[in-house]
Amino acid sequence: ISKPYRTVILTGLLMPMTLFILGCYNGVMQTIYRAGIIHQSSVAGINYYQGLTMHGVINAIVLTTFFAVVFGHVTVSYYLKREPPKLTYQISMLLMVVGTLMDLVAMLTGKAQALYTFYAPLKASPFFYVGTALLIVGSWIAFFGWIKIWYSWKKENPGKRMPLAILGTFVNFSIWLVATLPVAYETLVILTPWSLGWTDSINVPLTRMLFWMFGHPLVYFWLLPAYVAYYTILPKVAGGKLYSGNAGRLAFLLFLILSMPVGVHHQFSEPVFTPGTKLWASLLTYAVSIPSFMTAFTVAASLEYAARKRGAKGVFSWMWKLPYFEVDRYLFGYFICGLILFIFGGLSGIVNASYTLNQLVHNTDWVPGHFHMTVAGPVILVILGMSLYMYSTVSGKALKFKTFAVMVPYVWMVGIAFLSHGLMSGGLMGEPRRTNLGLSYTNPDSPLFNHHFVPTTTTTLVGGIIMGIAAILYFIVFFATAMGKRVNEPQLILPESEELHEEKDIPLLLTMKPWLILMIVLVMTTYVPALISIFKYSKAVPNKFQPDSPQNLQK
Ligand code: HAS
Repeated sequence: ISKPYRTVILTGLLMPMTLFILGCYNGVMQTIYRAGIIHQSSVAGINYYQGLTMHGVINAIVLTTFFAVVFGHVTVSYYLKREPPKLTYQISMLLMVVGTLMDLVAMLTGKAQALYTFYAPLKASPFFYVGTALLIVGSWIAFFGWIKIWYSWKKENPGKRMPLAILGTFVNFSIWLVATLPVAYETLVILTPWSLGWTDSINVPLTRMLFWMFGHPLVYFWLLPAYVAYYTILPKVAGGKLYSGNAGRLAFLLFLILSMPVGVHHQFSEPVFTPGTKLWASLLTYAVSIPSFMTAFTVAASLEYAARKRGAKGVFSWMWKLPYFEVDRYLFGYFICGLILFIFGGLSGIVNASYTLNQLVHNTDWVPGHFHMTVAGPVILVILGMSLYMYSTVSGKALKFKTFAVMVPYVWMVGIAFLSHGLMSGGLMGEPRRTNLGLSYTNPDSPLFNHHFVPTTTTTLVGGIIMGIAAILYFIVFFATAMGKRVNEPQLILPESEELHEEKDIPLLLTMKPWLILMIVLVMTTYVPALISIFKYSKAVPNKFQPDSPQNLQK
């Protein structure tokens, strides 16, 4: 591995992991405010919405995007046995670092309290919008470098099929490229001029639709690197083989066509869209669960095979024969805890997808309950595990505090179980999300005090504290490893799972082209009617919003 490439990979791990400290701090603070421990609007100079924005932007946008790029570099270079062009990976990392620093300055100075969903009428500084755009463009450039080396590999290896890990990575970045176009338009053409005061009106439903056109595929952009790891790394780490490579290929290609056209399911309460558009989004959302159900089966079958190779017998008792606490296979704990959480995260997603049930849970704490078992479940746990693995192998440094490294995912999983249980049971009683409950519903001095929310927010607080402990243990391992001395030759390696069966080549699973066309067709079926509704029923409203209130003063 060349020195510049190594520097880029290590920077791409170190920088977001350092910011993740701030992201986690603000997460724990959320649970403290909301449990009514603090009856203030700010602590240590950071107010509630500033902290919530930092929590979401750092954990869900910055960390995930850096990881997708760095894991992509390692995966693509490992399987294709070459490095991307130097200019692409260096410019990509530079733009991502500069963009993130711009976001950070805007958030720390309180000029970006627009939350990680940043659609109007909440307004942030133009610095924030441009910074986010740079982060995104930087990640595109990394992808362009991989495409280049893919074509040179293909030329040298005619007739060989695309490795599964490369297919997963390319599907993910194709989704990302298409999904980021609407948000680029939203931030650069609509929000930035509005924020600079160059335009005096804004179409709020349009910015919301453009955000969610990006916002749902975004969650699969977070998830697919974890799926690449589940299909191509986990079976090997568990001591077995991948049950079916073709099932993995089909699952990735189904994500390619179904991730994009479902964003409207975040807007079931949006008055502008017709019932037909909402029904269609609901049906497509059920469809996008299918590749995850397939993954559950394929990964479970691979784990069962691994356990039987380790001597397991019995219909269910094989589950106990897996390497849960083996120090040399510490990655296993990160992967399995993510999978266990995702069973509940996925099922709660299917509740959300139903138009009628969504009326009960939308904008309540049920929703963060769901997404902490998805993005803070498999996604973050794979990021944490693989960041340790990639940092130590690429830098040549030995992993420190290995017992802590093994404990972290289990402590984190218990923390999420409490956190999400508290959030979801509160959500079912109407506990609102994105609200400083400590100033109102959980403040006994407030006329709004609601004693039903005390046990649920306290359970959430317990979860937040346990997750905070897991995060501290993790930071000890990560930074002690990073500060250690080099003891091995730096290497670009990954555990590589073999496939269990010699499967026949299925031509449709070996090319992305027809799937890309189908993706565009499906996007049109949702978004042409959605756009027609937007332009028919909503109009731009005068810019009469104060930065601290979503109320339109014009009305
Ligand atoms: Fe979601 C809202 C529907 C998946 C993230 N989602 C959100 C938000 C986020 C998010 C962040 O339909 C909030 C956005 C905001 O701030 O407003 N979601 C779904 C559906 C799925 C889904 C149907 N979501 C995800 C994933 C996320 C994520 C993945 C992040 C990574 N979601 C919704 C809807 C809303 C929503 C509505 C809007 C709610 C509202 O009203 O605002 C599906 O993709 C889920 C399918 C998953 C499964 C689970 C498969 C299980 C597996 C584990 C197997 C376990 C094994 C272990 C093998 C069917 C793969 C075996 C164990 C042994 C011991 C051996």
